[in-house]
Amino acid sequence: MKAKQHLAIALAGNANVGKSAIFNQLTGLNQIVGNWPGKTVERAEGKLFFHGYTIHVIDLPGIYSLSTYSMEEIVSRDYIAVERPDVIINVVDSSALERNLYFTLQLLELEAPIIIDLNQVDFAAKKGIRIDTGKLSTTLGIPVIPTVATTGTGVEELLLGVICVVEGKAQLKPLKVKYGKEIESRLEKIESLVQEKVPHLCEIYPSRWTAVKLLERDPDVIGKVQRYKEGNEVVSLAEASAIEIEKIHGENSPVIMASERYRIANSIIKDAASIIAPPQLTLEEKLDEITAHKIFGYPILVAIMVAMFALIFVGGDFLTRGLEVIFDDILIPTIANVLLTVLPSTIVDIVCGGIISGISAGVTIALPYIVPFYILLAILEDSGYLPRAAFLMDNLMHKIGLHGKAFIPLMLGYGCNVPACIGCRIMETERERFLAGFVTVLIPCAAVTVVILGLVGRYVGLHAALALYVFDLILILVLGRLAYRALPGEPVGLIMEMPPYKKPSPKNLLLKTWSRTKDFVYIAFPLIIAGSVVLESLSVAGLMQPLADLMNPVITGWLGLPPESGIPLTFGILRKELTLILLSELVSPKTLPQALTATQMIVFSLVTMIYIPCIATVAAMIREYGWKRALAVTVLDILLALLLGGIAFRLLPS
Ligand SMILES: Nc1nc2c(ncn2[C@@H]2O[C@H](COP(=O)(O)OP(=O)(O)OP(=O)(O)O)[C@@H](O)[C@H]2O)c(=O)[nH]1
Ligand SMILES: [Mg+2]
Repeated sequence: MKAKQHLAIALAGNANVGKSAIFNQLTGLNQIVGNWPGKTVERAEGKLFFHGYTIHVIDLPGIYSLSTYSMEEIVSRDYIAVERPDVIINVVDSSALERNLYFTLQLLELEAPIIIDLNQVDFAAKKGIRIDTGKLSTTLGIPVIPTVATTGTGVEELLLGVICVVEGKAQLKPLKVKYGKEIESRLEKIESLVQEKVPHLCEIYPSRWTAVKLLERDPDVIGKVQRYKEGNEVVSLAEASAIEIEKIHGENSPVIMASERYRIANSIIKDAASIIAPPQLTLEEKLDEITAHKIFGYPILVAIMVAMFALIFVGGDFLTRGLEVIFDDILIPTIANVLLTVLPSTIVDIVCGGIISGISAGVTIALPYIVPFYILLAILEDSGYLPRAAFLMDNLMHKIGLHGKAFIPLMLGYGCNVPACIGCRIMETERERFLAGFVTVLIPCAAVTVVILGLVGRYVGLHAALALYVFDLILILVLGRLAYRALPGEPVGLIMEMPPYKKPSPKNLLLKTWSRTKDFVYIAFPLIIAGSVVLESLSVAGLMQPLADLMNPVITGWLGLPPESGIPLTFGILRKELTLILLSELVSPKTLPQALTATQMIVFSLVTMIYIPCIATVAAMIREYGWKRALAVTVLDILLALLLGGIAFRLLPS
């Protein structure tokens, strides 16, 4: 059937309720889904066709309320009010209805056309929560459709619901949120002043909503109103009214408004939901108790981290050895022999030494460590362990002026610094976001792990590799502390919900690992091959020596590394695993342990770990923090790497 019409629908709701899981079901795309709040930081868009409609779906970042606590909240709120999607699907976690309805009430105040996706009904049922969908729908005056995003149950009904709303077939009588009398009388006055003094703003935001936000002293809305000439008058009236209701209630006005909304949410739930089974401590809850325990939690955290790296090391080492036999001993010589029969030997050198050994190095050195790493990281993400780790790390993070939540981007940084750097948007203030980004780019990503485990772990020992990771953490604490001194300010309190533990879905694990590996292959392999071809051509052209001589004072004189290391380290700016891959190509036919001493391997890895985050991370930093800050961080990291590398060379036994 030909598409009749275009529709825009947006998925909005609290963090970690399953918006992206629904989005993936609707669009067949592969947005990151995981069990910790704050994964989606930028809106994602997708498309589907349904009943003759072309439906554009937007996955919004999760929010706790529509008050301005962080960037993603303003993004979502402005999107809803300004761009006005045809329908907003408010995804709700049915196992935490109260907190979720609080958000729903705010959406209703924005007077947006909404339908409720009562998601995670399977999980709620497990907790013994039963929700009367019909009653909930009647009370709220909007359609309510139960779904299970992980399996796709109810998704079709959800779309039918959307169409009903669009075609005007659904009977909508959205609930009007009513506050106490003393508040309502004042709201009325503020609202009419809003209509009178800032009529243009009323074209974008409902006047009652603006009045409510002004009474709550929402800084963003105050700013918006004050942009108009007569806006100050409105703000003054709202402020005077806020002071009056504060006198009556003896609380701050935002607190008063929030507790009013909770009162309403509560009374709705009392009507529509019931707990049928007495709560018992499930396995997941027991697990929660010990892993977030204030004493036992820490050894468990350390054990998990060490076990994770040991496992990646053992698995990676095993795979590397196997693949090396296949590629280096069988495949490459065979291909070279075949090519030599048809091509001149210089070209065969470039093809075999460049392209084929580039691919072989990528496959044998990088993939064996990266794939197990991505799988384990996905398990940590999907089980719900990350926020527990963040909770445990709260104290330590405060020492560097951040709160525990920053630990989540830090952990993700071990996978790749780019999403981790963007993920720092979950921090509440601009200052914290930058601080978190600054320390996040110092985390050794999967590519650096390839170098650390594939070089130091493999030839010096796992203890030395782990020591590098520990050293990195200490460095982060020290630098974080220094940066905190330079950028003073107190971290705001930790506002993060603790999602329940969930059994990771194998399908999601595989999808996520596959999509990350795919990204890696698509981005890294062309670079690895190009790098290898350039190296091989340089050496065929006899340019290798002059270049090495140029870098000699720093590489050999200061860092004590073999002269061949300079060029791989330069290429590492593109991708960090290139350093090891190109080095191993350059020193052949010698093997790495013949070419480098243990100390040289450690210095080489240390420099790779700290110096300039790769080019993709620099680009992410420029986008997030502007080029000045990105440049400052980059220069600082390079100097630091050289400084520490030189010191390590002098301190370690040669
Ligand atoms: N049991 C169950 N789990 C679900 C369901 N929907 C989502 N989940 C899980 O809930 C977690 C959060 O899902 P996401 O789709 O990432 O949530 P989100 O709302 O996009 O989260 P943010 O982007 O962080 O705001 C994941 O671990 C999902 O596997 C559901 O219907 N049932
Ligand atoms: Mg999401």
